[in-house]
Amino acid sequence: MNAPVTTNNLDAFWMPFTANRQFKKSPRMFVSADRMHYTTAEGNKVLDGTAGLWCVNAGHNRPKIVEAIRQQAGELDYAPAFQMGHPKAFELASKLVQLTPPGIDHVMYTNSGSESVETALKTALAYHRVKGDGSRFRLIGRERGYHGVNFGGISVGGIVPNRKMFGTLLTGVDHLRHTHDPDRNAFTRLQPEHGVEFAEDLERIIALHDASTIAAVIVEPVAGSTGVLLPPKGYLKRLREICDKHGILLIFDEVITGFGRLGTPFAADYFDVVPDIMVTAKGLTNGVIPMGAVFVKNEIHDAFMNGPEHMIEFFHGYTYSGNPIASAAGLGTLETYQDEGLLTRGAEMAPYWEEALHSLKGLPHVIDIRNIGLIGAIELEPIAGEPTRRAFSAFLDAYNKGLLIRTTGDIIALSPPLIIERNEIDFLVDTLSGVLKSLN
Ligand code: PXG
Repeated sequence: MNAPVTTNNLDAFWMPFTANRQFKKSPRMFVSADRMHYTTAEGNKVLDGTAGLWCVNAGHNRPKIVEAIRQQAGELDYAPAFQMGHPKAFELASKLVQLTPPGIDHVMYTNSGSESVETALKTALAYHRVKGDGSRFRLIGRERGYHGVNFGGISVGGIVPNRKMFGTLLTGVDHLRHTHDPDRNAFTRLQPEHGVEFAEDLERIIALHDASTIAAVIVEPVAGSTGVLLPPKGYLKRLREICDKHGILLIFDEVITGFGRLGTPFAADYFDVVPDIMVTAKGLTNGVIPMGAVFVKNEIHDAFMNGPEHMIEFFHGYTYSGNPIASAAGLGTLETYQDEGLLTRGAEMAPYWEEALHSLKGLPHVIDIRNIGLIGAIELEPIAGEPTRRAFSAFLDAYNKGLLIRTTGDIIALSPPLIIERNEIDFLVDTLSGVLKSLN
């Protein structure tokens, strides 16, 4: 029997990555948002400590983005993505590639981070093949990596609950070890001192499979979803060197780190390591309209531009690739970032953010604090036999005190909109301090 349709029936919607039964007993509903704050259904203000899900980098309800979407919807609502074009998709692409490192001047659109990952992996495989190097079919990810929820992404990803239910996944995948080493690196500010040697794990994998079978390595420059793991000093440069030595493509998944999160446009800028392919989404449209983008080095793009000109060069794309309204939202977002210097504002705020977060050291259950740009993580000692319970209690308590945080395992992750002011950082940290002091 169908459930009755009522405005307060919460049963029909099976919510993503949510404790559905807990939520539906005690719902947390946002009804509006402006700049740094949400308003709940009960009329309470909640500070957005996570930029939505790491995506609302310019804060909420930004006029240029709202207006761009409104206007575009009334002008050209949709245009076919295949064999047809519309101006805004090209305008956005041209502006985007001005932000990327030199030599990365081409971009493909998707509708999410997960699709961007699939696009990047497929591009890497196809690139080797069009070059006549089709024996390079293996993809290398990393333990604890998050690359979305589609089959390619969970195959190269390394988050166990996201993979274990779904059968054999892609074949020909292997994983680097993760870089988390709290014994040596706990409470380090910015990049850990120890662990450059973890990059040598790639040489082990290459020795096992032979370089001639490996297409690409994909990593998050800073691993986000798994609980904010920073690359040890020198680690990413070493991965780059090893990939270069063996003709393997290096893919950076910048879905979280892209668009100013570290105080630079991309993590590639922050770490001064240029990948061959960059995967993005989230901040591209400020999270307002779903859109992702995959940036590729010119030699990758150019390798496909062969054969008869009437032929499709790459058999890949989506109905909504470069959708007009998403493109307009992207342009409004870039304008907002540029007007307000948001792609580098994180660098100005980072020292204050770092001090504030590390002031929580010594509070009950806190076993590590990590930070970079406008990202932070507070790792809690799990309750024995009840992993995730302590952090989830912190999440609920913070929400009741007017602060939105994210938790993953027993780690609190923070990534506020890049417009955050000092007094808002103070509120965030004072609230968290109260939450931590009253935790079981
Ligand atoms: N790659 C990375 C590095 C991500 O962080 C994706 C791909 C997938 O993006 P989509 O748009 O398909 O969700 C992500 C997404 C969290 C959290 O709080 C992180 C993500 C999504 C939702 C929550 O850790 N990352």
